[in-house]
Amino acid sequence: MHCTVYPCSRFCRQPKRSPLIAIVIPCFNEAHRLSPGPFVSFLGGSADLFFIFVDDGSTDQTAVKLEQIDAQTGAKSRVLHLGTNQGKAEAVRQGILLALEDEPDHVGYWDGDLATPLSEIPSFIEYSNDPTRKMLFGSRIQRLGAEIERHWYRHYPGRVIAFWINAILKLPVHDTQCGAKIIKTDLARQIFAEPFISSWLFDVELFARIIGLFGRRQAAGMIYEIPLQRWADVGESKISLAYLPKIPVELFRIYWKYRKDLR
Ligand SMILES: Nc1nc2c(ncn2[C@@H]2O[C@H](COP(=O)(O)OP(=O)(O)O)[C@@H](O)[C@H]2O)c(=O)[nH]1
Ligand SMILES: [Mg+2]
Repeated sequence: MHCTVYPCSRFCRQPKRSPLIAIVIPCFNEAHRLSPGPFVSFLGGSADLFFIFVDDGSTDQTAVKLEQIDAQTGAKSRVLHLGTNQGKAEAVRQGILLALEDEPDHVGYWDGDLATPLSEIPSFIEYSNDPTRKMLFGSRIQRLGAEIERHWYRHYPGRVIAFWINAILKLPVHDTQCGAKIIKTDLARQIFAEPFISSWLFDVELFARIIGLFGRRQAAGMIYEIPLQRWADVGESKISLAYLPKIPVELFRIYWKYRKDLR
């Protein structure tokens, strides 16, 4: 007999169901994009998943929307309210640290606009069954047979940025920036322990930290890029085009901070 509710009590004697995956959904002023429907129906059909919604000091109706979702998903979700806006990186980190307290098998984060639909999660779970894969992440590779709908004015700058990220990490990674990642708990404990220096490119820092911990060769063997079947831009991004010129500076700051690990 397994517990079907997560998190179960610390003193519960029933063996845990496995794999348990706790996914953080960072939300900042998302009232217009958040809707309970997909979360409620997805969690209803999945006993192994738990969502932690992080309301990052939103000033719109996000908190209300999240409480509605929470009320409809019962014990399979919770909401973490941060008093002030801390940026995506810190909101994700706080959510992951909370998730780790209950010792799931995997933790992860997923953009709340569901640009990566929740229907992609089962393939992540399937890939995560291989214990050598410690970090799995979605990759928006446009190809025949997949539906990857990305505005051209985001796609092309994204490819240039990806080129520079490759050059810094010296790993053949296609898409570090997709907001859908699932990480084995033991690794997550190490790479989320310290705050990030970049609130948008913190994903690059995750890769840099893994390289620093294990070396590039071993890192390459434990990180797994999953070509998504579906992905679509949902509404406007919170990263305005005005942020683009700042990206090289941000990347340089990351390179400089992790330069010893990335040599
Ligand atoms: N916690 C937090 N999340 C944010 C912030 N800005 C954006 N997000 C979340 O990050 C995710 C991706 O944001 P989005 O605007 O869609 O940017 P995209 O990466 O260009 O698609 C969404 O779930 C947002 O709610 C922020 O300041 N704090
Ligand atoms: Mg988005």
